[in-house]
Amino acid sequence: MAEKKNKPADKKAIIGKPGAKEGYGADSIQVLKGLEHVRRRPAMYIGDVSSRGLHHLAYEVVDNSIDEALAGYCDKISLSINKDGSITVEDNGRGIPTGMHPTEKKSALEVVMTVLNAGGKFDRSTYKVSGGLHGVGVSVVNALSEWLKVEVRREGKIFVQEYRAGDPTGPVKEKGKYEGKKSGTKTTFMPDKTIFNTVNIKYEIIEDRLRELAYLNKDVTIIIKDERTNKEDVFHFVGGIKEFVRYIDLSRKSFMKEPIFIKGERDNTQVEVAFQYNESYNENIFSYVNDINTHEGGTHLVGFKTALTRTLNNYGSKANIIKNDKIQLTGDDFREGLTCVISTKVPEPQFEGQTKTKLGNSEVKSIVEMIVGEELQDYLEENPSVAKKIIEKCLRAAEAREAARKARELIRRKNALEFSGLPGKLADCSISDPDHCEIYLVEGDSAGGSAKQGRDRRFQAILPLKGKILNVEKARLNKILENDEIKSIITALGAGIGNSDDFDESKLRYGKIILMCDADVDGSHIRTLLLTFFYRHMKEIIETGRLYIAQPPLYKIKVNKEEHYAYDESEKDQILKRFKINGKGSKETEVKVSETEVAENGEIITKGKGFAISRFKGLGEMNPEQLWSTTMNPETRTILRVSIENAITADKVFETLMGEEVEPRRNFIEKNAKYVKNLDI
Ligand code: 0RA
Repeated sequence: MAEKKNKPADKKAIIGKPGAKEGYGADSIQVLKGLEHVRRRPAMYIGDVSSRGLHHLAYEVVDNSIDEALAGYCDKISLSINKDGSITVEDNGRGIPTGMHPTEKKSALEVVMTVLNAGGKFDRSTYKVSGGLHGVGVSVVNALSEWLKVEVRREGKIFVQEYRAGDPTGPVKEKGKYEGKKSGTKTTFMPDKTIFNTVNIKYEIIEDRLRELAYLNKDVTIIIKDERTNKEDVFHFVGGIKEFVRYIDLSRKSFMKEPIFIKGERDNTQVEVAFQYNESYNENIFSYVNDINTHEGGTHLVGFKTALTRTLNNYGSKANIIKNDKIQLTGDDFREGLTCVISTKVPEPQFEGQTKTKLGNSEVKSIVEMIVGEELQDYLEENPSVAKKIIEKCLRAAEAREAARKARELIRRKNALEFSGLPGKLADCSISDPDHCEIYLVEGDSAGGSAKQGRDRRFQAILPLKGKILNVEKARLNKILENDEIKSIITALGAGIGNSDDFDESKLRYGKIILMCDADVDGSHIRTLLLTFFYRHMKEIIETGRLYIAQPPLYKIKVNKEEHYAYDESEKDQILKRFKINGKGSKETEVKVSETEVAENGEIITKGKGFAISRFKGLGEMNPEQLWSTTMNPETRTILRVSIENAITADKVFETLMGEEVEPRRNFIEKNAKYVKNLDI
């Protein structure tokens, strides 16, 4: 779930750039129209031109078919990743209209494919998959494709049109007729490699989104096929989001036979909620509006939480399970161990927040609150034994929360006693503006020592961590807060802990938090433990893009006294090749693994004639200067930004790798052994 730090925009926009001769007059401002602008500033439309933006193209095309399904005219969508790397999306909807567009004087199909936002002008359905990053329109996909071909089956005829970089290569042509009722739209596109950093479509990434869409739209069958590997999956879940909750909790135990399912509609707003309690301590709510994952929540989520707290509290008191003289239960207590999917369909969604994934429509709160409140109360009254178990679980959570509060208080008080309030082993930086500061969480005291000496102390802070931090997946907050390493992370960062109430991002003391671990098995375990901690207890840090993974080099290649560093195998091979080609004279640099010896500091050295390759086993093997120049110097280092590509998958990875159940973990590792390089990031 890490991705390369975004490169600066690779192409300079020329809007507003004065022409050489004309000077700075207003008429020299070059206004780019439509798709040309998309090609010049792709990030404005699809977020970025990394792997994420690339996969976004495929989502966009699929979303258009989903819109057709939401309108009630399509129940089958298939996507294939073709041998040449192009992608085909086919649906059995009504087909994009092909008749003459009244104002544009072109085929409506051409308008949809070449005019920005034209798709939205056709009101196909009350609900649209639009908002957030989605909904930019299929013309954006066209603009960012080397070529694209669309085939429409409509009114008995097959229509086709092709494009290059968004421009039609000719008019819409009629290719023949088809029999029966099989109307639909088929789009094939080749992402433009001059625009994207990578054009390698990953099956697993597409698969996650398509599975999610199939759970959210239970009547639609979605097929994904990879022609490069012949891998194929068919998703059709008659149980809808109820089945989705089961899938999310596959490796967690629940005392409930099946999730609670609630459904209702009011003022054209549809609400579906499914949830169950499991034996973990995590709150796991996934909320959607028109099939878009609302990572930042919003009014629908608030409505659900309010109804849950109130209804359980009322029932618990009435049934005399919650006794008044005992501790007061809070909202958090009713969500410990809760896995929930909320899917709402909203006619005119307003998306807000940093990533435009927070629902703003105020009316939705009361609609969700009312529907969930009424239905949940009925459920509890009809299922008293399950109700009792739920409330008792919430009471246990409240007791633990009280203990956690005391532990947290203790950290606060202890800090107040110490002079600076900061952990003793933190080497802080001298600048205090968080936007310009970063902190390295470093595995081990010896690497920590090198990092302290090698850093730029003005803006880089170092916190060495001893041994393994606690596995937070298996512990409640009060236990977590007893752990020394975790305590020092929390106090060094300065923003508290928790995902909503107790975490205050504005107090964060550093703009970047960089995990620096060894490139071995232990290192990757520690990294996973740290990632789990941040994911479960400081998710905001990941969501706002502040968590990074340092990339120390794997090899040092010394050629004629010059040192070169390689960060992976292929880079090593490239460096070796380069010196063979450039020659530096003779055959001297030819690669032959001729001798291996172990140096004093434990480096494994492979020597040829005139060169030496050493493999770094750990950070501790690098001296401070090496660590600075290879891993910490912002001018030359590479750091990976941790992002949550798919929250469901991230949750599954952490639960499977770090949770209680052994069997799912074994299956996961066996299944993913071949991707093991990507496992922990
Ligand atoms: C505009 C109007 C109509 C359908 C569509 C667009 C349409 C777009 C896409 C994109 C992918 N698959 C699609 N299927 C349909 C409705 C036209 C009518 O009333 O028949």
